[in-house]
Amino acid sequence: MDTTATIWMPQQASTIASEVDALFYFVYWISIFFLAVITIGTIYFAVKYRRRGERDQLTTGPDGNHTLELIWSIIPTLIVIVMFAWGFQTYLKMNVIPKDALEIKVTGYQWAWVFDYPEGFNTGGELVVPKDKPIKLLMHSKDVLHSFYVPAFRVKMDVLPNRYTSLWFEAMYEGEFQIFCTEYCGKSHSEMLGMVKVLSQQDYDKWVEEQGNDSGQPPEVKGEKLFTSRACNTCHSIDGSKSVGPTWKGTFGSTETMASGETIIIDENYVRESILTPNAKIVKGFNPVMPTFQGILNDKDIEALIAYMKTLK
Ligand code: HEC
Ligand SMILES: [Cu+2]
Repeated sequence: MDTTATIWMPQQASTIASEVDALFYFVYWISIFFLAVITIGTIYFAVKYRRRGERDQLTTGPDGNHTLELIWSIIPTLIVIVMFAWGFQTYLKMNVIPKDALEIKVTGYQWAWVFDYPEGFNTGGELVVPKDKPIKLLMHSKDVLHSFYVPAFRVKMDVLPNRYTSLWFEAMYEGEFQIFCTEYCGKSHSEMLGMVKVLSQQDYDKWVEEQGNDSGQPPEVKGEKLFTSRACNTCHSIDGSKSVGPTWKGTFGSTETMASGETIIIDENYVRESILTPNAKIVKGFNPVMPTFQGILNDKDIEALIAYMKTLK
């Protein structure tokens, strides 16, 4: 099977992709066909029956033609019925989630994707899945509307606050496939990217085992990774510049004024509180737009982020 990308479509990398494409091309070529017939017909008749001179007489047109009327009613109706029946069948396949699917929770927020695995750990921006296994994504948003899209898999679904949506796919090849957010969601919407990494079942099992054991990685190194994988960097700079949120450069240990007028010293407790209940204290001059990372970052992660923050003098 040819699975390379075409000028119209990316590589077909999931079990549903070829079906989605077949349906798409069916609708596409029928539309092209009728567009051509109508355009060419219009031009042909416009030229053929153009007014040539003063003495041209209007002829009386036909009153009706039952055969023609039947043809142009019945043929399009049949085509539309085929489109519906075919589309409905594919729709069902895409929406009825296989019972043996591996369920992974997806959290979208400004501006990142986090993936929660049944084993109790999570990853940021990287969805690792085994090949040839149905994967169910149970998705929700912490803030605004997002939309989860993997072009190579031909799956896309809105991600909403306060409500779960889901989709499923089965990857056919090992490799990396781009994830996009396709619902405009603010300043860094275009950076709300991710990758699906498809591994063999064996490599996947090994990968799962490796998660959660930090194997002696220094906390500030882990913190630096979390800072980008959990997209803190989309709102916080490390070079002193102001972004959506305050910079992290030289922040730890400094004194800061809150919107309430109170001044505080930035210590471990304040950073922890800022991560878990960001709206408890709002920094003066900023909007309360930081999502809570409760349920996404555990104690170890928060300690690592604090360690990293301390290195940014
Ligand atoms: C959508 C943008 C956004 C993201 C993403 C974000 N923050 Fe924030 N953050 C803010 C804003 C805005 C403030 C200031 C307002 C407030 O205090 O809530 C802030 C404040 C903070 C503060 C207090 C800083 C200070 O100078 O007082 C800390 C600590 C912090 N964020 C940590 C994090 C961490 C850790 C992450 C990633 C896990 C993160 N933030 C992700 C927007 C964001
Ligand atoms: Cu988004």
